[in-house]
Amino acid sequence: MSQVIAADLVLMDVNLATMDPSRAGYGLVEQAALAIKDDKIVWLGAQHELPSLATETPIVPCRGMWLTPGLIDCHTHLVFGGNRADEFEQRLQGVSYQQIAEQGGGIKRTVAATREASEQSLFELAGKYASAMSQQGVTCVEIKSGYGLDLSSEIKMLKVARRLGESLPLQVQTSFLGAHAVPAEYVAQPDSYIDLVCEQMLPQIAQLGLADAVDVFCESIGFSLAQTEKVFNKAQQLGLPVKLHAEQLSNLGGSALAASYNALSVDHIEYLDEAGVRAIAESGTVATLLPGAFYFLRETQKPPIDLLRKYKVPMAIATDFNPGSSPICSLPLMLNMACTLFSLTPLEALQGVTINGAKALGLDAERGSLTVGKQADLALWDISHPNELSYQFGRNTLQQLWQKGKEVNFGGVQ
Ligand code: DI6
Ligand code: FE
Repeated sequence: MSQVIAADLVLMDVNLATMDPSRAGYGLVEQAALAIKDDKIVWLGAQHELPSLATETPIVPCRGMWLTPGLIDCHTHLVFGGNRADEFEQRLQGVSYQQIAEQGGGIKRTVAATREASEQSLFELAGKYASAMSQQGVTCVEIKSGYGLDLSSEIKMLKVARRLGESLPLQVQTSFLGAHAVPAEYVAQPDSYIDLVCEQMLPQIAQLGLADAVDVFCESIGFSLAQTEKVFNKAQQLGLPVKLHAEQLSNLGGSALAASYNALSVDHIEYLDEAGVRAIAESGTVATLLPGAFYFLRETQKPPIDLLRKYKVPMAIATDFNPGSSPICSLPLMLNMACTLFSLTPLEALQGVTINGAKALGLDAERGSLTVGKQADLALWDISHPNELSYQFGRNTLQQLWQKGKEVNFGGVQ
């Protein structure tokens, strides 16, 4: 073959689950090779069709293992102070999540601990969780604020998230979730708190470039539709995309509202009805499913998977990692839970943490599949078929990880 490709690295003897939507299913390419130049994928295909390589191009022999896109966790609350293991013990004795919140625990407690913590101590704690994610194949994570609930503490959280992205081999996308809960000092006037979010917090955070998107917890124990709309209007004015915690504990119609603002995603959605599914299908909004929170709160109402399939709504899967409702930072475990708890197929589950996770962050043009021109975020797994990623858990099958074309060095993952 006369064609020669210039590559920095070529993976050989590898099987690809490209997750490329222009191919069917997993987008399998077996006995393949994949070439990287700088931070991009420059060639992939059957190995026998690989063009000539410049001499001395480094080769990674993959011994028939499987390569997927780096995993994407599109919904986390990874930066927070303290933990709530004692509340877990209370819940085991029959006290409900809501009762704990009413007694001053829950989100409020994490807010107090987060306000008190220094930026450095938050960074160190979050760094442990983020590293654990990356050791399990994650190359891109969304991190929300929402445990500060005042301007300086929200800024502190978002700065920590940005620093994680600069210091770890992880793409970090931030979401401003000032409207996560009403802080203690505003309990009597939640609308004044929303005014503060819209008039002061959001504009300053946007100006500092600390938020890639804006999120709200729209729920009977969170914020109403009208309050959500105020925040969305401000976000729109500032040119920031929106997403929503919606229909987690009841059906308020948050998803349809989010769809009317072309939301990137609606998240949780256990109580979403057919009209809501139709609305998000029309707006191209991703449905983000969070089986960890469903499991950890022992919920019983499942998201409307059949309707989401019927209307061809892309489904993403994420950890919702947070200290109260989902203290689980394993995205591979979510693949299994999405299948066992929500009856997704292993293919749908893997789409949920690759191409659809990317879509939920507005990043699908550059991430989420093994496609020429996309970023070389690659995870190599010691498995014999990609359906095994949803099947077993407990043994870390990740063999090697590349982010932006560079191998991630864990010093210990095996
Ligand atoms: N929904 C959740 O599941 C988390 N936040 C939200 O809006 C819970 C956060 C916590 O309990 O700390
Ligand atoms: Fe959440």
